[in-house]
Amino acid sequence: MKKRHYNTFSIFALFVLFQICLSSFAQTKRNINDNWLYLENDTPNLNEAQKASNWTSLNLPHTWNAEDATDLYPGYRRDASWYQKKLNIPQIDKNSVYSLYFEGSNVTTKVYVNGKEAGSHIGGYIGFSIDITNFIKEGNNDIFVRVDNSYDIEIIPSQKSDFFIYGGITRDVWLISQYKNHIDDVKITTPEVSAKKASVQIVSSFVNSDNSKDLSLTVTLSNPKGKKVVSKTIPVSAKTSTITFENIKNPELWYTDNPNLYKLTAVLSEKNQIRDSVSEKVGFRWFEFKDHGPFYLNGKRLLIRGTHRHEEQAGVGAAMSNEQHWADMKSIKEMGANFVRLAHYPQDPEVYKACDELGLLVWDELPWCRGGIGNEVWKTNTKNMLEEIINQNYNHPSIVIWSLGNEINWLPDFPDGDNDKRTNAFLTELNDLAHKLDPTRKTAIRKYYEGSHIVDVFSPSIWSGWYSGSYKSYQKAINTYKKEYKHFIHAEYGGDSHVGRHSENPVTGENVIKAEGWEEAIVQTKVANIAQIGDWSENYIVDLFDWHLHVSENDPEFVGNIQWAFKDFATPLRPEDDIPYMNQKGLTDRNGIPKDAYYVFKSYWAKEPFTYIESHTWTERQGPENIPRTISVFSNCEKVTLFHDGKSLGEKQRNLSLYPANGLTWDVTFKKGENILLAIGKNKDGKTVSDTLKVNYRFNKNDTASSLQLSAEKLKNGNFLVTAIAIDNNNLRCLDYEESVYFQCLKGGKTLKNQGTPTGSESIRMANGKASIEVIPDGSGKPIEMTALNQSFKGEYLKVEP
Ligand code: GCB
Repeated sequence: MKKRHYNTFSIFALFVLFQICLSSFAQTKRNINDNWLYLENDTPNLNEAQKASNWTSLNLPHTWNAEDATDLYPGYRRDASWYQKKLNIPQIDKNSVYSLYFEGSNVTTKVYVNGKEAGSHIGGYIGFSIDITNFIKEGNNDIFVRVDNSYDIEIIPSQKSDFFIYGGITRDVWLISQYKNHIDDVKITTPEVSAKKASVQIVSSFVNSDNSKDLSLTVTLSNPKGKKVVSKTIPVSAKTSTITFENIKNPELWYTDNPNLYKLTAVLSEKNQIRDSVSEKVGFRWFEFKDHGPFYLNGKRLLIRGTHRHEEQAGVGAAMSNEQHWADMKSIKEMGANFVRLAHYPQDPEVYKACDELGLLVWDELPWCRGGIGNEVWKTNTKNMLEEIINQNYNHPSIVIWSLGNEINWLPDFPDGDNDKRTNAFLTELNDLAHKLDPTRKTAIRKYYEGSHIVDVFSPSIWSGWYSGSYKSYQKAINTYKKEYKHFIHAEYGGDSHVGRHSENPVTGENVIKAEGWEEAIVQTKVANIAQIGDWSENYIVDLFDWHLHVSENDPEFVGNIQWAFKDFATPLRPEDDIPYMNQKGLTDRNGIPKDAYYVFKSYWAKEPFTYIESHTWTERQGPENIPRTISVFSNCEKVTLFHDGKSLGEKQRNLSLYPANGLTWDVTFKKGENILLAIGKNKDGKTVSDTLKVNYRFNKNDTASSLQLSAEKLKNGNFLVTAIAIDNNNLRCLDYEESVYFQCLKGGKTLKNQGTPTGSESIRMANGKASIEVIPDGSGKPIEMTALNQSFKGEYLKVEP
């Protein structure tokens, strides 16, 4: 059985059908995420695993790297583990087939049912189903699953990629039962779409185990309001059948602002009995990459406003809940994006569902990330993966691009793995395969120049203002590439920023020398110190993005760009970054909490009116008396007025061609002590939205720290936030002080890095003389004892009563 899509509505519809037509059979789908046992033991031997006594209980999804990903030394666990479940099947129908469906298990998986191997799968990030019909019995069944994320150069992605390869059953698992004659797969295409009329083609394939001559298929299409548009019944006499609905008048198009979705239901019947039913969403849309730009959706120019998503979250790693997947996608949409590159691998089924429903175009990616070209086994694995991805995600209207990889021939894992000729031959094979499986979409790669002519769409590497040059050279760079590549898109730009780090004078990147050799630098895990141009402050990144957006929003020929990356994410390659093992190029932190940069994007892209005063993480400031400071307001309102302590500093008109902040900046002369800023944004319709910010300002600059001061605050979740503040001789907080502080929990709890996962101890870089860490009590009720120290001071001690 291939991958199919289910939703609660279809399950409910089936239930209703079942009630009406009692003699019918309908497939069932049961989520079996709960009550598993887990064994951290790499034995390949089932008997040994069965006998082990140290199994612990958990619910799926799960990764064993949730904690060690950000607390790496001496390396995150890349090994095998076992999962076990007692699966109760009260009744077995002899006319049914049973399977386990894994939405994703990383990296290789072997499934045993009642002591026998039932099936296996190679590759994480993609769903697969294991037929268990011949292995099960009525009552309790022993399911054992061995998952292995050991280093294996024959399976992409390469370990030289800038992200963790999380081990475990990282997505949902389902028990599915179907009648023996059932629908195996449904593939939907829309051969013709215009504003006036459309057609939809449905190719269904079947399993007809007993060669029944009485099968028929009814396919029904309903419009976004649920009204039936058309329906057709045909006899099923072959393994596949095709139904085409022509002449669908004035289709309600799927657009990023208005993602209209039709519903298609395919019902397989045998005489008068329903045997199976599958529901899918259909979006009518067409798109085009014009030669040398721009991009068109449904005949209208659409500037691609994109970001990247890694499947990853503080505390859980890749084992995210469906709610967490949706929260990410909604936050991306709320920012105003219309495009997301799923980097660098396919993601949870909920992510595609969210993109269809929210109106986000998708670049789906084969995980060929770095590592070069491999041997024959590697090639077979890689091709299988591409086939699985396309087959599984085919019906999602949001997908426009099948990406064949990223930086594919860099840092080869095999001898001669960066050979262009061999790489191009294989890339051509993949490209042909993708087009054969799906002629309706485009293929792409990023940053493999030698193969740029092979794929349909190409992204070079442009990191203006971070890995090379000044961000002010951005327009020049895209002008060059627009000419050079027929279908050019710009994926990946941005830089790292540390929440709460601010600077009155962020670097501009204008005078920096091009950082040669940064790629080698990454391998040596020293990228942060060697190559990047910014100062890791929020201010620098805000300027960099503001510049990029004011260029892209004002270029009528540009296809668009895709910012790197939406959320901070963990990576084995960056032990020396501000937060070790953290790529901090996110617009949000690793919990999904927006940084200032998020609001810059929102101000250009979002529809829902808002105002945001820069910056809510910069409320302690200092400087000389009577020197005005520039305050930006990020807003999409027509006009904004800024008030300082109740006094208006004037109304400004937003102007998209002005930099910075579209002209919404004011000079504010702070007084000593508390200053209240209020920004009121007004739209054409007269509606207002406001934002306030309290800034504590001081005149005397004194940044010679003489001690650390530790304090703790109880959080709503029962944890404690322990804060270290650098203090000068006058007992004042130092605002420019930025050393690393090493927090250690001596007793009674463990530290939870502010963007990370529970660990023993953490080094956190101070932003403006302040660093915080969350501490989880160990449940014993005993006081928590903490120390914090840095290079200049010995440990400061704190005792907290839980
Ligand atoms: C890249 C890679 C991406 C990295 C990113 C970075 O070019 O494609 O995987 O994470 O740069 O942050 O350096």
